Amino acid sequence: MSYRKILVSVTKLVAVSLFSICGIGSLNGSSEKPRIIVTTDITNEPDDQESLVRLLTYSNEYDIEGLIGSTGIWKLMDPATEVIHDCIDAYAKVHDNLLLHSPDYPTAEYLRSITITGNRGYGMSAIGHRGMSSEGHRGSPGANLIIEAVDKDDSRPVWLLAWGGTNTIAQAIWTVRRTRSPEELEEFLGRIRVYDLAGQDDSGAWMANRFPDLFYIRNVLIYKGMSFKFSAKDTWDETRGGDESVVTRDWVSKNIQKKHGPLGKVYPDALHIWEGDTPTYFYLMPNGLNDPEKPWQGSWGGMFGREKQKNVNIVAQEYAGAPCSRGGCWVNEEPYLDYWMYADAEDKWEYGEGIYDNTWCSIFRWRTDFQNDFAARMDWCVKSYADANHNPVAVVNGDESKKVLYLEAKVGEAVTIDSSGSLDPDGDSMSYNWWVYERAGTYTGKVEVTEPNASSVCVRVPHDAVGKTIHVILTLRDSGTPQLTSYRRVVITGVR
Ligand SMILES: [Ca+2]
Ligand SMILES: [Ca+2]
Repeated sequence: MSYRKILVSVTKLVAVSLFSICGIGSLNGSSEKPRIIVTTDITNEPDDQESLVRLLTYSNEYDIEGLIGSTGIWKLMDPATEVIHDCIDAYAKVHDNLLLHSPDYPTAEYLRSITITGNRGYGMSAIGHRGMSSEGHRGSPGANLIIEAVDKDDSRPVWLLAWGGTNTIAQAIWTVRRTRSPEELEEFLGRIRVYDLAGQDDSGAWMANRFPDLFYIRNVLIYKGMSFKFSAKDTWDETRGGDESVVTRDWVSKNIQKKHGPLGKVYPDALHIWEGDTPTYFYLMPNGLNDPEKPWQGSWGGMFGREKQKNVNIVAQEYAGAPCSRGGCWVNEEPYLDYWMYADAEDKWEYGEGIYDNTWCSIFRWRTDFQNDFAARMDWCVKSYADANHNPVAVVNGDESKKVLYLEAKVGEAVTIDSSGSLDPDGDSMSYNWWVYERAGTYTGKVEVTEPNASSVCVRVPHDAVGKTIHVILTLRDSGTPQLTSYRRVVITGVR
């Protein structure tokens, strides 16, 4: 078959998939945005506040349905919801300018309306009737908000992103289990997805143990790839790599904190790490890189295993038996063993002279891109459209959405993938880089990509790739300042 014929058949496949998507809802507007609710132990250390500032600059990309103050092993008692409000106050001052760059930024009034406090007190010990309102078995306004969001008539799942402990999420499930039928509970669980940062109380283990079908990702240690540690004593050397020039104090001061308006001013300096909680929403970033329903694909939010893993909690293991005081805390998950969650996977990345083969590189391999992206968003807080940069739009085989494209192709033949319709809203020139993300696919051999820097490429599907997947990524970069990126992923399955 000629390349042209294959291109036609590939285009047909894409058209079929688009058609079926159009059948269930509009591709435009907010309906395709990820729905997220954040629970945060903000003020336990500065990094939650950093993650929140960045999230606010991306609030046009998500339907943020809750910002919930929570506890956690490093913030045992009272959620600091008022600090979320402080950040929204700063956002309010730059909101008009952000609207110059996207009409989708929510109002500060809306964000205040979904900012609320979760369960007070640590982990499972604070779940149940405590703090119950007159409405019934409800442990906190935050848990209430989660239940109401999940109950909305909306076919999209609700992503629950835990930046501290998870007990407000567990409370919502606990309440639903107490007040609804088993069938209704199952439906409720099917509508939620949890991405938990490091397992910062015992309630994640309870959820995963009691409800093994729950979609649950735990970022056990990958988050350390966001930046290396800053305290003088311990630099987490084993987690270092990639471009460290964009996570220095100078870089953050120049690109985020200073001369970028009121929101930049509330971005605090790191104590241990910059933005350890940010991978939770990076995982859902609509930048064309991944399908969040498939944790093993790899994205700004890290790479996770294809199968759930057993009893994954470094906080539980490292500090076993330690009281919560200096030197660390013990998250005692023993009552809820065994449990299984999607968890860290090893990625592989060549950079400069080095080859990294570890879990942390699944985040730091993207660091230049995501830091540049944040710097541009901070420019949006203060600059006009003409003076700021905006991401290129990667169009693949005529498809302008950011969805992963899934194709079947005969082994031994070549597939043409065409992104010549891509554009940059600022009129910048663009560079194309096509590459095979080996760890994301199940085919383990080498795959040939002809002219990887052209707008259109041929991927030859090897003879032994029957039933295997090959993940082809387009990294599309503009020539603006800071340099911005968009991606597309085409997953090719080999067939006879
Ligand atoms: Ca946190
Ligand atoms: Ca641009």
